[in-house]
Amino acid sequence: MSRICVLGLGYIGLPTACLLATHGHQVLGVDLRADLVENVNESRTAFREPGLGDLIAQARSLEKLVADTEPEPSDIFVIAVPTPIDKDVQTADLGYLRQAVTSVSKYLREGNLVVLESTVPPGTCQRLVIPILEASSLQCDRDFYLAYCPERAIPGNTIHEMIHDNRVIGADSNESAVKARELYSSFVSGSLSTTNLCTAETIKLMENAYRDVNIALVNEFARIAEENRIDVWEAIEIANKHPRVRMLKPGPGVGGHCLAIDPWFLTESSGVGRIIPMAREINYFMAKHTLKLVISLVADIKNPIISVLGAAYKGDVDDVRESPTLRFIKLAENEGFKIRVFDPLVVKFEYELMSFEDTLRGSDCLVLMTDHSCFRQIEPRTVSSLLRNRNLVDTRNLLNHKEWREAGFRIKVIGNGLF
Ligand code: SAJ
Repeated sequence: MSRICVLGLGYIGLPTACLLATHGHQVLGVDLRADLVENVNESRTAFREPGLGDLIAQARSLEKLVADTEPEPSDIFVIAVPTPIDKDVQTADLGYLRQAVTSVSKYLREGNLVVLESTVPPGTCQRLVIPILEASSLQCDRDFYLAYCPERAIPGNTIHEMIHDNRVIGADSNESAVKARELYSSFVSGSLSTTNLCTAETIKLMENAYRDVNIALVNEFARIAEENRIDVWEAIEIANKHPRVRMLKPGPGVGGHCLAIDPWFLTESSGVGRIIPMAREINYFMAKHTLKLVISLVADIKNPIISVLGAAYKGDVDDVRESPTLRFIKLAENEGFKIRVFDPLVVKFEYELMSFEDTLRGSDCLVLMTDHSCFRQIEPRTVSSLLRNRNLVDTRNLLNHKEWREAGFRIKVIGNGLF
């Protein structure tokens, strides 16, 4: 059993703190935000993640988890603070990280292990983390230990993946690697691969850039399919029967705090980035492409009202960070369209969220942006009576288009040139 401080009580820090607490460790969760600290101390979560509510309740009832705004002397410090992007210059904003490492340095003692989980540009541990920690007069890999162990769990299945998935342990000394392996093997059943710090930092970014590039590829296929009047969804399904082909799904763009950001961390200080920025651009363009499909349906309607279904960046999560919906709405407003938005999971969004009926009443076009499972239940015949015109853009190929067509809808589907 170790005494562990987890800095950052967000999407990764909170579930990590709970898992450590339910696997025998005494955990102090630390966040600058008093509301997040209070949530933990009252066994509440500020965001939706399957299983997290039960896990926090379990950690609290075992009396293994408390939270505060300040760290305390511990055996291990796990840092899981946000590393957003500075959009003006497309580089990582390491302000929160600098702050967290500085506060750890005040409590650092001989024999401690510091683990960084936040996503960072390659070389950040050597360039930024170690110099701040060594200002305490202790030396890395001699007096204290450091590992970079990137979080890789997918929102919507975080708890399961944190326990069962394989992990990367980055460390520049055998002692640091051994200590980090010991920590993660207390709750991870997947394999633990060990490498050096910079390689581990790079692996995390490569994984997300790989996914982003592959989504860009199918988004490009989607636009080619529309031009060639074929259905890319059918083409992908058949192509994926090939033993060495595994294509992803086209859509209205790539959102979330990871894929839309991390690829830039790889290229920010590199002169060789070509495919990576291009993939970002292709995926970014999909919101505009969605708008083009909408325009093709409402071109003859005066002052059209557009009903957007889904604000979250992907299905069955309540997270709107970098959501393609936001980009789509801004572009559609510039076109002069009136926009209404419905999302049954999202609580806070830059635009007003309305009830399902109010979003649809008098509308000229429905635009399904997010693949929430519950949207499959929408009944075209029932909603028809609310609308002024029956038009539908399905950016996720989610709905039963035969039923919608039979209910009198004109339809556009991203990647389907048959409509
Ligand atoms: N998307 C598509 N088509 C697809 C898959 C996804 O358009 O076939 C879109 C989604 O709609 C969404 C975006 O891409 O807008 C990202 O969604 P995602 O489910 O691919 O990934 P995230 O951002 O939720 O989580 C990713 C994961 N990374 C990888 O799978 C390589 C997760 O494992 C990471 O932990 C997470 O980033 C992170 O925190 O870095």
